[in-house]
Amino acid sequence: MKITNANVNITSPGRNFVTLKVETDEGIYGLGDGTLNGRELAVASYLSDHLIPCLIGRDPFQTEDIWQYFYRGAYWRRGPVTMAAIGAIDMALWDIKGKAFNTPLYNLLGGKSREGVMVYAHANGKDIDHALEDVAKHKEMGYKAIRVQSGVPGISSTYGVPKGPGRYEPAERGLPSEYEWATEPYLHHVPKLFARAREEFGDDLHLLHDCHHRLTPIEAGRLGKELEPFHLFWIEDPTPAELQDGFRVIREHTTTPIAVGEVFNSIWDAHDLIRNQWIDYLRMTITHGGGITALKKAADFAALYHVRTGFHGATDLSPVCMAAALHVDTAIHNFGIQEHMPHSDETDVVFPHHYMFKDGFMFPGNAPGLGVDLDEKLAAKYPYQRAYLPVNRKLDGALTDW
Ligand code: GCO
Ligand code: MG
Repeated sequence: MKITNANVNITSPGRNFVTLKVETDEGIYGLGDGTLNGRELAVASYLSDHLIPCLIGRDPFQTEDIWQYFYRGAYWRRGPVTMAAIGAIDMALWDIKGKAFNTPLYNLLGGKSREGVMVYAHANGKDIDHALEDVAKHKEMGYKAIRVQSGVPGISSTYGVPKGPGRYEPAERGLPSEYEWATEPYLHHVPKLFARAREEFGDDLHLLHDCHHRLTPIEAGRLGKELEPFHLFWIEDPTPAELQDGFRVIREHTTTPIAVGEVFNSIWDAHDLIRNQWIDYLRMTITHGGGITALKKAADFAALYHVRTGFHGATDLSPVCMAAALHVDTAIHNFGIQEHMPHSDETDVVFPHHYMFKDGFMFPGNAPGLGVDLDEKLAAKYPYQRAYLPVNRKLDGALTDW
């Protein structure tokens, strides 16, 4: 089989997505997600201008060699743009392989290690009462695990909480908006939120929380320690992770499990975190981490150190990436949990898919390959719209991590 053509589709059914379609001389095509929130066009250009010309004519079954060709062969390694582009190609090639063998992707990755993939939902509210109402709603929908974020008194905008009505969506159309941040009110507030959550929902529901890179290691240690009575499933991104050593400080102070990795684009970003057992869950994204080939290796490496997976599954990853994650989740032994932030109806019809949700679990479906398609005619009705993630400032105006 030979790759005859590849093209990049940019569409915005509710939000922007970058999708790579790779075609072959046998009429089989594969899809890959290359969406990088707020930087979509850079990945599209990297693919169209630099990678696709080198892809034409290759055998799509050579997933390992093609991955190495674009990673090692570029001389310039890593970075979110490069790795999202490689991730899109890798995903599309595995999709072709599954279709060619007429089998769902998980069968090519080791088969089924489990029947269903436990997912966590997002619940949020402008204050504790509203956040807990949303938890009740998601529990009613069948979720066994729920991430809880609530507005913080004294801070006008909080990560994870929509500004108006409607579902939370991190990217906003137009130029970046500015959010506000203060650590002390947040640290006072979060233990109260989870005390109430345990009081109302008992011990069985898994509760999660995302700190979204905002604390120093010692502040994260304090938060983790104060949350211990409420036994969270994890706290996520307690501190920015460029300094992997920072997590040693957190570990010295708390037994609350830690999840990190949605912004990583290489296993090297997590190398010290994993081999020192400073984290419990690796949250890399199949797209941004370089695709299925790279993530399967990352998961196997993490397994040696009792680190499980909790792959990123926000709405800024397309249904193509969601499907890829569900196939990997189904196949690997050290799966932990999968994030599930449902796409809008507009997005779902542009990307018809076989994966499904039932009673707190998701299933990749049994269609060959990834089991996701792209309705190109419909996609063309939603042209790209400039959108950015917000930036964040402390109360004195200093820029801080969003
Ligand atoms: C999560 C994430 C997202 C990110 C988003 C950025 O845990 O799902 O933190 O909500 O903010 O993916 O593009
Ligand atoms: Mg997160």
